[in-house]
Amino acid sequence: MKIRARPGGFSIPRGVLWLLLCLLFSPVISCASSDWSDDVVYFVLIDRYADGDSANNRGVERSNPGGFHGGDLKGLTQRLDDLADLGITALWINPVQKQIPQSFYANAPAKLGIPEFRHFGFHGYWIDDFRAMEAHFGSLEELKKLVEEAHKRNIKVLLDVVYNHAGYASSYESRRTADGQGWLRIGEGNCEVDPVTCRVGGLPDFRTELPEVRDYLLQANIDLAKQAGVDGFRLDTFKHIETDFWLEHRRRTRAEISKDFFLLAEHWGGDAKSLDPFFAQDEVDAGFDFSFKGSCEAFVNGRGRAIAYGSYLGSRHKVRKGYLLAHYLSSHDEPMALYNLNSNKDKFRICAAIQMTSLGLPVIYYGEEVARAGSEWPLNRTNMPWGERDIKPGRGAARDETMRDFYKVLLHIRHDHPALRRGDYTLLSGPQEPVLAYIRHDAASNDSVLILVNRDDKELTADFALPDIWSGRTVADELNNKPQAISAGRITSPMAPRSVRIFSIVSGKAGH
Ligand SMILES: [Ca+2]
Ligand SMILES: [Ca+2]
Repeated sequence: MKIRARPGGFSIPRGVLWLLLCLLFSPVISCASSDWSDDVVYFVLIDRYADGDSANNRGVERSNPGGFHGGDLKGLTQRLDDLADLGITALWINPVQKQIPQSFYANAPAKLGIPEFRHFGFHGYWIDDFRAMEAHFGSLEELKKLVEEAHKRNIKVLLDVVYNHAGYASSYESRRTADGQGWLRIGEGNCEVDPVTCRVGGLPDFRTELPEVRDYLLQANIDLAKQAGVDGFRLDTFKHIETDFWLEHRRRTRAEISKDFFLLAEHWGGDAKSLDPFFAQDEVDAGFDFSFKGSCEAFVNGRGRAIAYGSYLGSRHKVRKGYLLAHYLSSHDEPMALYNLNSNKDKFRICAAIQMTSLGLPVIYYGEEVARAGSEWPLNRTNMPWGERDIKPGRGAARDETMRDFYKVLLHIRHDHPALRRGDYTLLSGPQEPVLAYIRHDAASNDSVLILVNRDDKELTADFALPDIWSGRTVADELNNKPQAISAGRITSPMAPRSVRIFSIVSGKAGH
């Protein structure tokens, strides 16, 4: 993802050479680009997606919101054509190593109205053995198969890895010593005072500063990455490990896996500003932008001025050159966006359209694209809905195919327009405040896209002055296919209530 100089005297552009190699050897090598700025990521909790092998369903409890539901790597591999069809170019999967076998009683927020339940490590973050695969998810061979099949479809695979902690009461407790000099810290710590030495969620904290611990964890994940052939890591609980660890991690993943091995940090609360120190030291390639979800939910709910929200979108462009912000609407740690928007699909579509027309690495949380019913933890981790299709565990659960069609169009537009992926950002100012209008422009390809958003529940006409490049041009209406003339340096466009319009320049001067 860093911009690299082309080797001197090399007459064939690297991209062309790679394409030729790719066409010749596509079953053997990954054709995916190492630059992630063009990608759209799809995040899957393996257990909740698709059950491809009932033989690994030991102890499955589909009625338990905290139990294993039977999804596995084999089932996910069988669904890759769906993801390629949607326009997904990278898959993020939860950690795959062996989980603690036991469960713990847990209580959901009272408003969800679900009884106390037993919580197992179905999500992959409670590791019992970093050197073994979790049997419910499948074998190492099945992980390799997933990666191979994904690469054939030009889909990269991002593996979630944990370095900060073990699962509760894991096999690593034998490495704890009473004097606190073993592998695990003693005492609770305080995350407000020292995030590095505290117990996140009460989980046992590894003493990652010890060379023995550091080497064990690094070697285990590096070996797994090399064996499986994954393209990068999503780094869990990033802020809870010291900088020295991450600098060594960067050096070793580049040296031992690949110089292009991609690293995405989960630095809780991160945004363009707070992630910059980590980009400045090149610890990672990207970090999650925790500000995006809540900002969009507030905007479509009518909070604040549209122009203030537009300024916020512009501020996301302050990210250091060569590094990426990953932006999402929902995650396994936060309430689903559609739930937060009181199931208002028009508002949700607006946020999806802004997500796909914004700078960064968009992340779709599995099932969002079919309006998966989900709410707050633990019900933000419900099964992927498959409707009438005979796929467990979400067989029979309702899915909205029109929402998927909308996402598919949005992803197609994003893939079609370099301006949306890497272009600069201009906020347009106009007299009708409920409307947000911005232009993304990529100078290298001379590609320009205009986005108009009416968050109001009334129909209105957007009327904005446009930059000179748009004057007298023929434009495409990307979402609606309705012709639209741009003349005299303005756009005057009818807008349905709570709607988005996306225009792009398709040709030279009109009439030429
Ligand atoms: Ca299974
Ligand atoms: Ca720690």
